Amino acid sequence: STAMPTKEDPFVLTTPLYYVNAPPHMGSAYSTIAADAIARFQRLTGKKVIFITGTDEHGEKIATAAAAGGSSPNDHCDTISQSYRALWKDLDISYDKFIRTTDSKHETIVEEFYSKVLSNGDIYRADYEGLYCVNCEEYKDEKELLEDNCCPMHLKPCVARKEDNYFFALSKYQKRLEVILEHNPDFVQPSYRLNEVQSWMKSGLRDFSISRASVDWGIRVPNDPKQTIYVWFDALLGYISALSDDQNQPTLQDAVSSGWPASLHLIGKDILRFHAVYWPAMLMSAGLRLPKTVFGHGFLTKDGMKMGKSLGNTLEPNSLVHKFGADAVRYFFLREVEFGNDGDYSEERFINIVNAHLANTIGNLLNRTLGLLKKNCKSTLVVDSSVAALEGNEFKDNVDKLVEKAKIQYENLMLSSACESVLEIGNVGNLYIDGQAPWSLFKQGGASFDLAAKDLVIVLEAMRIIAVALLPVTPNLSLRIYQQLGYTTQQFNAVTWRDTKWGGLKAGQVMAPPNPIFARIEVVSDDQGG
Ligand code: ME8
Repeated sequence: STAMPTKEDPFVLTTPLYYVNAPPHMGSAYSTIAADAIARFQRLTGKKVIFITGTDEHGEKIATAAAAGGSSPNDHCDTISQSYRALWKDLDISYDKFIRTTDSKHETIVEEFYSKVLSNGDIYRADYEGLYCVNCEEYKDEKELLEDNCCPMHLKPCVARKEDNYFFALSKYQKRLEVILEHNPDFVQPSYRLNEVQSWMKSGLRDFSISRASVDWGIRVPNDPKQTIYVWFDALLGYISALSDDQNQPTLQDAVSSGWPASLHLIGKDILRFHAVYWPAMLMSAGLRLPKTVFGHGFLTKDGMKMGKSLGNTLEPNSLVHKFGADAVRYFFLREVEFGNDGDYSEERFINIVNAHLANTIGNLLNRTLGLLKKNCKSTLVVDSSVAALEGNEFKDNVDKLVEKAKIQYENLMLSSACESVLEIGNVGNLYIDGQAPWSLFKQGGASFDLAAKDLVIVLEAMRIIAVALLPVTPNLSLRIYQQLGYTTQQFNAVTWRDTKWGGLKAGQVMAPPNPIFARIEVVSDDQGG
């Protein structure tokens, strides 16, 4: 028998498809930045990546927001969806697909999916009466509500609703889901989120309503145009419809064969139940494969409350990017918040971290090294970096170990730790140069001069490795480092993770004159205005 040639599966990762009830805020940006760092890392390691993001545009909450702004749902969605794309551009988000749930290919695929689940016997009609949170777009259990039936997330009262709806037979999948969670402990990450999911499951899964008679702004239920499909039953399918090739007649099968299943759904913990319970059951019902991993990260908080569009306690990402630049924003949130946990923002902390790490540890090290090289070696490397570190250089060994550590951390979505490992290269680099004191060796001349020149090559090579290893998080900073080291943008764009190996810089290579790669953020005291 002949072995079939195997085509490597692409690495398909997704952000949530954000509601267009309001423009993006720092919480939406946070998930997208994290996804981008993971996408860039996977690409560096040679994977074909399909990075999906987009907007969730149907449902009552969106229709209400459009009406409140005095525009039609369509115009409203166009405007807000565009504001997401504009922010992703400013934040250097390298997404491959942007799906809008109002795209016609998406609507076609949702209808096909609905019909398939219907013909598999998992949809039935019934009356439902319960307490509804419009912001969650979800019926709530009275037990989980606060005083006056307030939703614990949105702090707004839920409203009593009674509807004649179509239901999805979620309860049928209870056993199969339990088995899946038990046998695939990596399916829901971090592990403490898996525990949350398993404990919900214990109280028994209940069928949920997947249509709305009261909502007009949505995809019509096939064969019953008086009802629209529940926004979650619609939106989750965006992860599949995004894969469909716009050129063709969109079909579920085509979309699925273009990369499904997803390798990683990156989401916030608020929507874990939809991704770890509803979605797998929906996929099983339609006979489709399950995503490999659902990772539920924590919340950015303000005064301990989840930052969000509904509470209006948000941090404005556009102004942060304007003020501090994309790299600083990306670096701060990924470094500061242990991925999975909640994290709080303060401007003071932001400025301290970014100045200490990017301007001082990395920027200054490069600057002072290039300064010495210019003064003493006409900005030209005297020896290959591989030769410079030949006879068991302890610093070089340290760099190799830290890079290996960062790689494993990126692979395991430990983004803050990965940043920490890379920054540690900068710290040991600074210690190395302080210890070697090349400025005085240069003055001594002779063999000492050669030793100093060699030390500069070693530090610059470490700098180059930092640029590659931090590229997933700070792509612009990395480019600027490469340019300072005498590379073209084209050479930088061809970088892969293999370039974290020692030996890139060569004798004779001419460095640019020192020019700060990251401007320190100066704090303007509030008192000065009076
Ligand atoms: O839930 N901290 O859209 P959404 C961290 N349309 N992340 C936050 C955050 C915060 N304070 N606030 C929001 C929806 N997020 C649905 C998704 S998917 C098929 C449909 C991030 O605009 C986090 O990822 O409310 C959260 O899960 C998501 O934005 C919610 O975005």
